[in-house]
Amino acid sequence: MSLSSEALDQLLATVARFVSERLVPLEEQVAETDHVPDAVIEEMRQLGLFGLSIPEAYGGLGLNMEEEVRVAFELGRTSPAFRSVLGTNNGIGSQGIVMAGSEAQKRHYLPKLASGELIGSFALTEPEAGSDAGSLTTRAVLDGEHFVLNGTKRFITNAPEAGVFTVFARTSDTPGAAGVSAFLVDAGLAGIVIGKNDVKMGQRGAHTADVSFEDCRVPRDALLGAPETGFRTAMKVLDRGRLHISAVCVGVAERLIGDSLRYAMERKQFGKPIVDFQLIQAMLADSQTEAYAARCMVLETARKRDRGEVVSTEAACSKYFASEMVGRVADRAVQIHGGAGYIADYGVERFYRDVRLFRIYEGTSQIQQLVIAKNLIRAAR
Ligand code: COS
Repeated sequence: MSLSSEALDQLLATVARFVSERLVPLEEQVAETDHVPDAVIEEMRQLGLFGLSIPEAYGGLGLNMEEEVRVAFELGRTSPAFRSVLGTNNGIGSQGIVMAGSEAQKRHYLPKLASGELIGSFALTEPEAGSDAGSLTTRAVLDGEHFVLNGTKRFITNAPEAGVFTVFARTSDTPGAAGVSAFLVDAGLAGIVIGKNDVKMGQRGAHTADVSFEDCRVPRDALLGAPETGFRTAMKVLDRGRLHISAVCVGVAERLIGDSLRYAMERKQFGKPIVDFQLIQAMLADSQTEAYAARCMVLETARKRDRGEVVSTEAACSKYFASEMVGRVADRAVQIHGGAGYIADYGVERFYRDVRLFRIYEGTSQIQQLVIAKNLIRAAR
């Protein structure tokens, strides 16, 4: 489903106002306390932000991909920690259910994920299986009407808050990706241990932790999709997630360009605002050009996906370019701010640390390069 252009404009304006009036003023507090206030989360729920990508039939807003990335551009214009609170419910924590869930699973989980009553989390990565996700060793062994799960997952976003995990586990001795199945595991089950929150470089307020399964008995009907199709589900979910993350990178870049421009117009050196110096202008122009290129890539990929095309390559191109781009834009933002960019008061140094994650999670830049090249070569053969 897609919204009328008036409804979309209204949604974008509402999100933009929420970001600038409610979230931006709280950025420093959230970074200091490592906590997004409950009242803000409640407002996000009221705005429907947990269910952007969940079909209307299950209580979400049912946005198409183009609409979703346009909302993500707006959400990107503040600390990424805020987006992370609702990111998994719109992406990796719900889309496996949307794509591969049974009707009963959809009815059970999606309305609660859409309302934000339940937080969804995606448990793929393991201590010894990061980029090589197909080598994961968590096992699920059928025992009567239950699967028994054993293994440890690492760096799991929103694990401390999660109500349901999409867990990828090996159900056969077939090596590699082919032996992996997906499960919907309720966080309250016995045998699940959530580690302490990871201490991270940035994005304070967004939480990750280890999740261990110790003889955790999961009902047989928690299997998501057909047995041993879990890896493919994970890849499809990540194709989509990578595009959403690319859109967030664009939003952050645009925010940083705005902040840099404003600072350069106020800051005077050699008797005039530094924005009048061409070396500053060059940095602004490079950042604007790259952010615009990423915006175009994201929108074009989203539109292709909405037309039903497979966009694995384009999503990887977008994630690769946009996440590297925002790193360069943040670096230039620090440079334009000079000494002020290196101290905490202006927030630019915080963004510089926050954006570093974009080149790593949901597939590193190097994994995006491999996906792009692999698809090119496959098409050529
Ligand atoms: N959509 C649908 N199916 C896909 C797919 C996609 N985008 N990508 C791969 N598959 C399928 C393949 O077609 C293959 O199935 P068949 O054997 O039936 O053909 C299967 O999945 C295995 O694919 P492949 O052989 O490419 O798997 P590899 O083990 O070589 O791994 C990479 C591929 C490296 C791309 C994958 O492991 C990956 O994305 N790693 C990064 C993981 C990641 O992003 N982690 C972040 C954690 S979540 S925040």
